[in-house]
This record gives sequence, C-alpha cells and structure tokens, in this order.
Amino acid sequence: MTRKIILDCDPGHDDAIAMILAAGNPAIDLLGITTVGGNQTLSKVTHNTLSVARVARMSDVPVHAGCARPLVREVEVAEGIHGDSGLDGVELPEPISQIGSRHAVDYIIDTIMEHEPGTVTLVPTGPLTNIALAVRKEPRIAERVQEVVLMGGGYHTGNWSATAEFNIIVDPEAAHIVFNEKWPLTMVGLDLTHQALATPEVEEKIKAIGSECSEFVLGLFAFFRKAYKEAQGFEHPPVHDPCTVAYLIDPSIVTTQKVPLDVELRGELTLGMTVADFRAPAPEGCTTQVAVDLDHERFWNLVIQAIEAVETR
Ligand SMILES: [Ca+2]
Repeated sequence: MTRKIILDCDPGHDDAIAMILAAGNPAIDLLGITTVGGNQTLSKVTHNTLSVARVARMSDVPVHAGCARPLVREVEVAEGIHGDSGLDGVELPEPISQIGSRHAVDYIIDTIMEHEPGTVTLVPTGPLTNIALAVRKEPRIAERVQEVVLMGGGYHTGNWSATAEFNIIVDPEAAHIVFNEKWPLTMVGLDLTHQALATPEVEEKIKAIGSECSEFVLGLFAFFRKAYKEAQGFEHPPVHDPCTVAYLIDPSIVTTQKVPLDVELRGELTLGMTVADFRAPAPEGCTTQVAVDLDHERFWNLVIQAIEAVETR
C-alpha cells in the first residue's frame, strides 16, 4: 500500500531532503507539492522547489504556489538558518518544470475531494497558512483526508523563541486553525526532529553514493551544519522535515503518543507555543498525537536509500 501525500513546504534545506525522501521511496505516492512563504519568500521557495525537483528527477510531480504571507502577521523568514536563497550552500540547477496554474489552496482542496475519502495525507513542513485556508474554504476536507502529519512545534522546547518553533510562530493563527480541526493530526515537533542529526557518519554514507543528488545533499548539510552551530549551538544539524515522510513510510521508526494539543495565541512569552496536555491518558476521541522517539539509524537508512533511488527515476 503506497501512501498518497501532498507535501506543503518552504524549501528550505530540510524540506529539500523531505522532497528527495518522498520521491525516492516506493511507499510514497507524491501527488503534488505546494509551496508557502516561510524559510524564505514565496517566490524563492517556489523556485527552490522546482530546482530540487530537477535534482530528484521529479518532472512528473506538479508544483503549485500558495500563500506569500501569514494570515494576520507580517512575513518573517529564516535567513540565518537557510541563507539568502533559502537553499544556500549549493548551486541551484535550473527549475525542472513550470509552476502549476492553480493556487495551492485550490489544488489541495481539489486533490483531496477528487480522491476516495481517507486516501490523501497532508504533509505540511512549513507555516500552516495554505492548510488553514484550505480547510476554511472547504471544511469537508477535514473528514476527507487520511491524516495530517506536520513538522512544527514541540512540547518541551522552541527554536524561534524559548517556547515556539518557527513554522508555528510565524503563522500562529493558521496553526491554531489546523490544530483544532478534527482530522487525525501528528505533530512531528522539535522533540523528535532534534534527534534527526546529520552526523559525520551519515555524511560519510551519503558521500559514498557519489551522485549528483548526494553531492547536492552534502552541500546542503555543510551550510546547515555551520548555520545551526552558529545560530543554535548544535554540534550536528537537525534535519527536521523528512521525519514526517519517514513516519509515513514506516511508522515504527517514529514512536508517537496521543495527547491533546493546542496553540497559544495570546501569551506574552509563549506566542506560538504548542501546548501538549500530558496530565492524564488522552481522552476518548482525542485526534492529536506527538512524535516522541526517532530510530536514528533506520531513519537515515531511508534517506540514504532514497538518495540512491532518485538516480534511477
Ligand atoms: Ca520547512
């Protein structure tokens, strides 16, 4: 059984790895990619998506651009982590194809409504603006999707503030909408993704592949390593976004726990915090869960296999 997904992203070094993992694993049927302003401006991340699509040989995957700014707040980009292009550290190849003519929000709605109920999974790895607007415009998608597996938030830590993660705090109102819908939602937050470290051992294995794609990934990691060391004191960079795709390929790689979740919109120190209520067993009907533990070796094996596999696409 393949998993049909729409990847809603803002490439972004780790988004690029999520794209490659989705393209290079036979368990994933990547229906399309939508873009959202986040790590860099919408035009830059959309350009980056089409460039990564060439590296991952994804000429068959449609790309649709979405929202350029958050629902309420001003645009905030993560230049210190992803650089001026949003994908600094590599020479970006020419985009592989044209941007689709539809807005990402409409593409998401149409794709979910055209497929059998319970067969399409949304995988957001950027701010949640497109997803929030889609479910407001067409509320029926909430019961029609299979599930939402997103990278964002964290139940013990933040990165953009002491308590909030970047994807959530740049558009907390959108996150609030998405977290409060009744669709099954898995939050793959910093507690999990800070375990997905690109160690020198991982880089050695990728280097041994010796392909255009592996060189591209190593270029991304080199920049990411430096940026995360300088900005957040990491010894090895955490590669957040592909953890969502890995979970869908093989759920046994990511341990999860059911827990009620919400997003703080008013806190002076806690704006954009994803609040998880661990006080008791999750109540009946709880639709949210958090990712807790990552099998580091098996996760990276999936990524490495995907880098190898895209060469034969
Ligand atoms: Ca991202």
